[in-house]
Amino acid sequence: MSKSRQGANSIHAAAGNGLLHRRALLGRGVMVAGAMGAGATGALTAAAAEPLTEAPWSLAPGQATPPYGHPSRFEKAVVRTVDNPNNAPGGSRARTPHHLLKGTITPNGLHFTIMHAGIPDIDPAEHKLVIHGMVKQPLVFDLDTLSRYRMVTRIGFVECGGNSAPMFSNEPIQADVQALHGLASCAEWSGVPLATLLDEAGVDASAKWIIAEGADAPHLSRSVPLAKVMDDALVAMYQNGERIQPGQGYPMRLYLPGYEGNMNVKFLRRIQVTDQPGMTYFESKIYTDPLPNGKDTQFYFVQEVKSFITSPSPGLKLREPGVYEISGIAYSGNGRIAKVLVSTDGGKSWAEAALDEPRLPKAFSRFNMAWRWDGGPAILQSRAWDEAGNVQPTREQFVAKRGQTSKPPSVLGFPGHHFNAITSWAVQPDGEVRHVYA
Ligand SMILES: Nc1nc2c(c(=O)[nH]1)N[C@H]1C(S)=C(S)[C@@H](COP(=O)(O)O)O[C@H]1N2
Ligand SMILES: [Mo]
Repeated sequence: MSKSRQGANSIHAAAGNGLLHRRALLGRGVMVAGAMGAGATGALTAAAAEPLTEAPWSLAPGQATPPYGHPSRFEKAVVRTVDNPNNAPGGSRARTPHHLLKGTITPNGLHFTIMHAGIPDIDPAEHKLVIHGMVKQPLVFDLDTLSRYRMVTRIGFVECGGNSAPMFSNEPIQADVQALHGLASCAEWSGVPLATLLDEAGVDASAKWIIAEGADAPHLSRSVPLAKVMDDALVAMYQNGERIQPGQGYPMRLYLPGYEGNMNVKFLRRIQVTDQPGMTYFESKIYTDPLPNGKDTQFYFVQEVKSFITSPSPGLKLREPGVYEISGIAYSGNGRIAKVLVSTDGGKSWAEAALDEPRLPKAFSRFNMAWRWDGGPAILQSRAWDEAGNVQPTREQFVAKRGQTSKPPSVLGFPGHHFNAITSWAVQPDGEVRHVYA
């Protein structure tokens, strides 16, 4: 690519079907900025030179500032989809609207939420956390005693093992990114390292696991290898700077960076140190997957490398041919994202997307790529690599290993877990975007 400054209309192809080099992005920005200032020629100048009219909100004082702020009333569509709004028995799932968000931090009210039996209304003054089992000294903490320890803060994702499960279907289900991938979110978590508390309790040399239990009605329990706990597990009490939401486990949850959502036990109330796993319901039945070869995966902890395009995506119609920004999210339970490639011709050619900094381990990374849509057929895909050397599989590769299902979409539920293959969006001639397999 030439180093000299290119004219606004000069296009640098990075790959087939209109993918543009990053430099073209700069060109676009300069063109608009120049037009906004004095002296540039063209249609943009004419628009910028029009006198601004005074809207009503410019003519009178505005409203009082509320004690707790909320998004503008014009943002009412930016909400989670709750699949069991009346809280009937059987659990509920609320999904993050990725197509309407940018950046990497999920606002607290939009964090995805899975409850197996509703959200308990826990009085923080009554809540206790007990550590017992293979320890020298069993301990009990309340919120106050816990808050006297040094807290650490880290940004990281939570992803349900069942996220993207509709893509086990052998036919592409017509759904948006919220329905397909909305069971993953990313937040800043602050809390006390569980290692600190276990050190204080004095763990037996022969201990190998902990069993964590929640205070909600199902007393959700999961076993976690002690090595992971000592590495980076948190007893999290804050989410994006404020006390964690009731749906995220108020007043405290186990946070296990990069590990399957279900293991991040909310309303954490008891930790038993053991030398073997508890073989609890959620690890022996629910999050165990049968494989095509007749074997089962069990204790499959890490959420593997994954990415998907959030814009354009189903529901976000392209108004007309022209230059668009392809934007999406990539993450890996193994560490940082190393690179993301984007294709707009269904995987025939690929170009490397720009990754926002900082790139944090086991957290969302935002990728961007400029694209000129000529109005013709296009299939948009992203593919991520993590720093541990893992690559996101194609759908074909994934299905060969993990299988697929012909059950009708209405009964799909979670036909499998840990789906992380490539997602494909087909742009129609009218600008609508559809989910396809390519
Ligand atoms: N106590 C308790 N912990 C729980 C759950 C629950 O229902 N009760 N749901 C689990 C599941 S299935 C997932 S995917 C994650 C979701 O975390 P989030 O709701 O904060 O996004 O919490 C896990 N921890
Ligand atoms: Mo989950």
